Amino acid sequence: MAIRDERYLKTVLDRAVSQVQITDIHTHTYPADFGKLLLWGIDELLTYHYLAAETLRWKDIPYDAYWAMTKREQADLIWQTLFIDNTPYSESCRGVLTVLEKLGLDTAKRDLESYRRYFASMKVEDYIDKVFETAGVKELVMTNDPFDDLERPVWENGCKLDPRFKAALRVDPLLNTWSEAGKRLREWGYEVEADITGKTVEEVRRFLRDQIDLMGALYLAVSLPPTFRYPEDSDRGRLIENCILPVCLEKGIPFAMMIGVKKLVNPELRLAGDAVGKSDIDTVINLCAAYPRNKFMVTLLARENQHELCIAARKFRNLMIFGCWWYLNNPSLIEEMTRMRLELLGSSFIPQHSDARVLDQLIYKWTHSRKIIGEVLFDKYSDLLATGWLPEASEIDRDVEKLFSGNFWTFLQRELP
Ligand code: RAT
Ligand code: ZN
Repeated sequence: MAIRDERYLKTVLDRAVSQVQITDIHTHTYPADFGKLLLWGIDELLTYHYLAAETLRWKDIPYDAYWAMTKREQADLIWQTLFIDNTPYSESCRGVLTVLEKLGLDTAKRDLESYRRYFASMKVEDYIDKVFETAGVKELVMTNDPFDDLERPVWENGCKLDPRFKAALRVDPLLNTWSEAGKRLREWGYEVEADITGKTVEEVRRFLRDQIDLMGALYLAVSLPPTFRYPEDSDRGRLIENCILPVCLEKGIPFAMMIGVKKLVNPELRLAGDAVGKSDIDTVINLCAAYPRNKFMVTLLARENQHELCIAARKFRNLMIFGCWWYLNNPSLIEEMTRMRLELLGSSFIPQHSDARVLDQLIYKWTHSRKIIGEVLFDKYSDLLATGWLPEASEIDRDVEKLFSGNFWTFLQRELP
């Protein structure tokens, strides 16, 4: 049915955005079979590294003293510091409250012990179902690191995956610390040498193929520093050119590059110690141009890079831009980026991923993002109404489905000439 006024537009759009079933294309959460790697519950929510960084700005305690605490003690400290002694405005604090509220818990009580009792009463399998349902997520993509000693045995023992959890092969150690990664590969029976030539190229390719097949990986992924350049006379450059891209092409899967992280500017903060730097857009352009048959998924961490990334995506159909990554996953920046992307690319991009590390975060990250993306879409359809164009309700459903799920699958399945 044609939409003729803003009131009806709002009804149709609100329904479409609140009901769409999401494919979350980048997370750090796992099914129950992965044991300790699956994080969930209030203490995990509170000790999320985003909140640890915020707490340690207030508390003049040695970093080591914080890391020496038990999880529960850390959660108590974070709750007291960020929620009681201060007001929890920050996006990560607000997120904890959204999760509690969506689960039906009373945030007005500020009763941490009662929240703990709630989670203690849940069976993990039931809780996973509840989170997927509450978040409106139908499937998600994990981050699967074969160099992780907790994770590798799960795959080697032949786990049968919950079909809602899809795999992505993460290759940071291979590309960012080749000399150590090479040693591990040798231990696992791949005959690699320090120099990336001949036999080594073949063996790294074999390793990648084995891992992709073992996991059923949908794509290969890496996070890279702002200084990442292509072309580059380095081990990383040679590995990308001779191993990563040929294997991605052969397997028909994208290479996802997440660029702009300055690792451990404050090592004492551990996982919370990374910062952001501006990346080089020519590097993305050079790769897309040199390898037109390869598919690239790209997200950049610096706000300053977002406009030029949109322009690069206008030039290359083998480039899919995705998400508002990490420090960009805040309402004001999601709004700005989504607006700009719709204006430059129509709906041919993936507006968001959750990056959830704690399963429960799927609830807040998607509640918050759905709202903002819906508001931006409302403005865009309103602008069309003002021209006399009448969008159909079914077209709105179609567009929303593409943004929150379909574009990812279409990009994956696409054959490039
Ligand atoms: O957002 C995060 O939790 C970061 O710590 C990183 O994991 C980042 O998202 C990444 O995938 O490297
Ligand atoms: Zn991530």
